Amino acid sequence: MRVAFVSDTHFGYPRFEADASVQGRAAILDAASRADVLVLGGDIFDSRIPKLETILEVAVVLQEARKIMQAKAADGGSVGAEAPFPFILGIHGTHERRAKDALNPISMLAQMGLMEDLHNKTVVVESRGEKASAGGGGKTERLAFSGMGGIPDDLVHEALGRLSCKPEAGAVNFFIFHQTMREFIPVPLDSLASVEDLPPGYDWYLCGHIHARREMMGGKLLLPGSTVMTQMKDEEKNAKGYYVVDTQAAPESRSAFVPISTRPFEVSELKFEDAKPSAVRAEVEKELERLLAKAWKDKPILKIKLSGKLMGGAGDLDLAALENDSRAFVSVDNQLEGANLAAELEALKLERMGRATPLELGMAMLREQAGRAGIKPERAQELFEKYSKEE
Ligand SMILES: [Mn+2]
Repeated sequence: MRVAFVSDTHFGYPRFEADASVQGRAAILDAASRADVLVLGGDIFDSRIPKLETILEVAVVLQEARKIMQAKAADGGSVGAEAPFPFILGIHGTHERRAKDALNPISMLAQMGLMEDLHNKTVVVESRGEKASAGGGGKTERLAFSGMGGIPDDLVHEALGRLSCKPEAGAVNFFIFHQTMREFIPVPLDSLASVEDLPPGYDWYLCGHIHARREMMGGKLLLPGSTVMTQMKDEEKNAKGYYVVDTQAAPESRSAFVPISTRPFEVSELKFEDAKPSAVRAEVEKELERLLAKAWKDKPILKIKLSGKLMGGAGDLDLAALENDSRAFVSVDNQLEGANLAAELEALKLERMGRATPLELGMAMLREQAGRAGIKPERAQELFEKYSKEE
C-alpha cells in the first residue's frame, strides 16, 4: 500500500493565508491521488480555535481527498472501497493543542467523521488483497498507525513512556508524532527527548513540526517540512512537499519526497566592512532591484541578509521601508555589527518568540515554578488552561 504523509499545512496562517490555502490544498489532493492512505502530521490548522471559514475549507479539502482515494479503491486499487475504510488519519500539532478535556480541531474533524484521530491510538488498515491477475493471489497487507499529538517539549519524555498505542504484530508499523527532538536542532538541549527515546518496534517514524524537510535514522524517520513558508529560514529555500511510503516497493525506493509548487523564495547575503549606513542602504536597494529583475512565476518572497560591520559609531540604519515593496514580500535580516542596538534587541526578541509562542514561554515558566512548589507540571498546566480564557 502507499501511504502519503503531509504535515504543517497551517491553514489560516495570517501572514501568507492565501499560500497556506493553495499550497496545503495542492499537497493534500496530490497526496490523495498517489496514495491509498493519507496521514496528516499536525499543524494542519495554524491555531487551536480556527475561524469557521478555515475549518470549512479544511473539511472540504479532506472530503475531496477521500473521494479521490475512494474512487481509486473502487477502481480495483489495493484497498477495499467499503466504508468505513480509514483513508485519512492524523494527529494534532502544537498549534492545535488544547487542554486535555478541551476539543482540538483535529479531534473535531475526527468526530465529524472526516478523519481518524491517531493520538495515543493504533488504527489498523488492511488491504483488500491484490487482484489475482496481478499475481498477488489475494494476499492482504496490514498497516498499523500509532500516534502522539504535539505536546510541550519538556513533557515529551514522560508522555512517550505513558503511551498506550503500540506496534501491531504482523503489520507494517508507523509512528506519527509532532515534536522537536534533540537531533533536529543545531545546538542540542538536554531538556529535549532524543530520537533514541522514540518507542521501538516501528518500521517508519513520521514527524511533523519541523518546517524544513529532512530524513534521519537511515531513512526510517521522515520529516516532510511545512507546505507553506512561515519562518523564512534559509533552509526553507528547499522544495516543499510531502512523502509517499510504498510498502511494496524495493527497500531502497520505499520512500519518496514529492515536491509541490510553492511561492518562490530567495535568500541573498550582502557582506560589509566598515560601511556607512547610506552605502549599505544603496547596496540593499541595488540588490533588491537585481532580484526583482528576474523572471518570477509569482510575486516572490525575498530575504536579504546583511552581515559584517557598520562604520564605527554609525547612526541608525532603518531599512523597514524597503519591506513595503509591492512587487515582492521583502524581508531584510540585518545582522550588521554596530547596527542600531534597539533593532538588534528587537530581532533577538522576535527570534525567541518565533521559536515559542508567548503562551508556550509562559507555560514553560509556570511548569518550572510549579515543580519548585511541589505541584506536578501537568497539574499546573491543567489548572492554567482551565482558568485562562482562550482567544
Ligand atoms: Mn508547524
